[in-house]
Amino acid sequence: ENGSWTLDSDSSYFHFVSYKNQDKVESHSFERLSGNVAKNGSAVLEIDLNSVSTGNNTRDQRMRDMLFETAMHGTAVVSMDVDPDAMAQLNPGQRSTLNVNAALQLHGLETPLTTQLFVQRLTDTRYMVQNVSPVLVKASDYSLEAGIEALRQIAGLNAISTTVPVDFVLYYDLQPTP
Ligand code: UQ8
Repeated sequence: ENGSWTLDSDSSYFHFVSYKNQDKVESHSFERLSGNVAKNGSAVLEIDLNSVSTGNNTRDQRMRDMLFETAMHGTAVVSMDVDPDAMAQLNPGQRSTLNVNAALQLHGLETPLTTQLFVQRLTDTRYMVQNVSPVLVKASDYSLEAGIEALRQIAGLNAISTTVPVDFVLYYDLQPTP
């Protein structure tokens, strides 16, 4: 199992939740992801912010233009180091919980992120990685508060929460070594 791993983007999921007014809670997603884990364990996940999907095209476009500003900042990038030996030691069917330190680049700013990941080896060549508990993204860490305020105003809402829970299921496949 020496080799790099590639994200299976068709099978993977990435969701986030918004809260507006007093009690309107909605679940949304990003549809396009890409990523890989290099042989030395260096892992990168890229989230295409243009692929934001909230079930409302007008809202999607407003989030691209007024919040993420995708013309300038089209991608969110998560990077971290994975212990390749710990991964290799898992047998198919086995799972493990990893404490990870990652870095999240979003809207031109980068912030460290500590969380727990649940990793399961499915087969010799396939792993599943998911968050253990929702990862909370604070808009203020990425200078996104003004954008949320602009969305609130244009939609005529009383409030939109600026802390955003995200959750994900990622599948990785071992690349055959040439
Ligand atoms: C093998 C191995 C172990 C590999 C590991 C690989 C690896 C690297 C794993 C990564 C692990 C990790 C640590 C991942 C972390 C991932 C994170 C945290 C990524 C962040 C992703 C991200 C960009 C999240 C979004 C953040 C954010 C601030 C979102 C904002 C959401 C909000 C506030 C939405 C508001 C929506 C809303 C209510 C709009 C109002 C509205 C409008 C404007 C409208 O127009 C309209 O109608 C027309 C409405 O009504 C329908 C509206 O409601």
